[in-house]
Amino acid sequence: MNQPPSYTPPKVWKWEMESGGTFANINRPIAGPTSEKELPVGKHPLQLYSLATPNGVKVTIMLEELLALGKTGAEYDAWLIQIRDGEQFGSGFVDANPNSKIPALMDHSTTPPTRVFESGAILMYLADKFEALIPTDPAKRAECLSWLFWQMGSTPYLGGGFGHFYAYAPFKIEYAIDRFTMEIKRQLDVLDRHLAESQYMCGDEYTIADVAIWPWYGALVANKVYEAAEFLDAGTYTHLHRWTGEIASREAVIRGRMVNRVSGPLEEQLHERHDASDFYTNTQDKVEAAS
Ligand SMILES: N[C@@H](CCC(=O)N[C@@H](CS)C(=O)NCC(=O)O)C(=O)O
Repeated sequence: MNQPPSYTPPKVWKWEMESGGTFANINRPIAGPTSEKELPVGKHPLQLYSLATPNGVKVTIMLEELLALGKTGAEYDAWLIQIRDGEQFGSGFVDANPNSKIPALMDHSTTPPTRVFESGAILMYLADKFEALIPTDPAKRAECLSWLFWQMGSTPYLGGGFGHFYAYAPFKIEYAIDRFTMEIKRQLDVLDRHLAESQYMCGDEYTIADVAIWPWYGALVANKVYEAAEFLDAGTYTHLHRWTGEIASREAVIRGRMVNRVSGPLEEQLHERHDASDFYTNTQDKVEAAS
């Protein structure tokens, strides 16, 4: 095994320099706001502050699914938070999420407005509020929530572990890549075996468990994050591929993926969403053609 540069940790760690790698400029060992900045508030009760990363996309897919089901109360304003520019450290955002990470939701239909952070909590909040995409039968609800929390607990090994060391770290460390590849392939096998027996994560019902898991694991096997599909031999997880393709073709998923997106084809980027018509009039190809 190749050896990383040798390093002996000091007695007490000090924040002396950026740790290196992609996103190093926004990493810091302290919480709290670094600037005064209020969040904008639009016309709908639900105000989302986000970016189209896999965690952000979970919530925009959920909102678009609710609207597709005719839940008109789920109309929302989606505001862009540019995490690479440190907008998650503004005072208004920190009030909405003291953890300074997208996505964050404010529900102004309550007095005072209800804040919800952590994508899993947001999915549960919306599912309960609109009585949709979560089973009512207690046993099925338990299964659905088990997979939802599986995603929340497992994915840090995918993003912060595998993705960081495979794609973002300033140099490749064989030990770290091996350790997290082992775990991620195990997780892919967990999903593949489950989806061999089941159409969706919770039987034949599409639920918030699918909405939570697809943006990460579907993207991984479709080679849309970390460019690691070949390295992980992702084609071998055939049941996971079947499920990934089925979900990718849902209208609400196609729309949800576009909201707060700032990369990729311009016609798939809707930086802010304030109305359903924005998908036809305000995608970035049209915005740039008009300017
Ligand atoms: N467990 C959180 C994770 C959220 C998260 O990691 N968000 C990332 C983008 S995917 C973020 O905002 N990063 C900014 C930062 O770390 O400063 C959730 O599911 O909501």
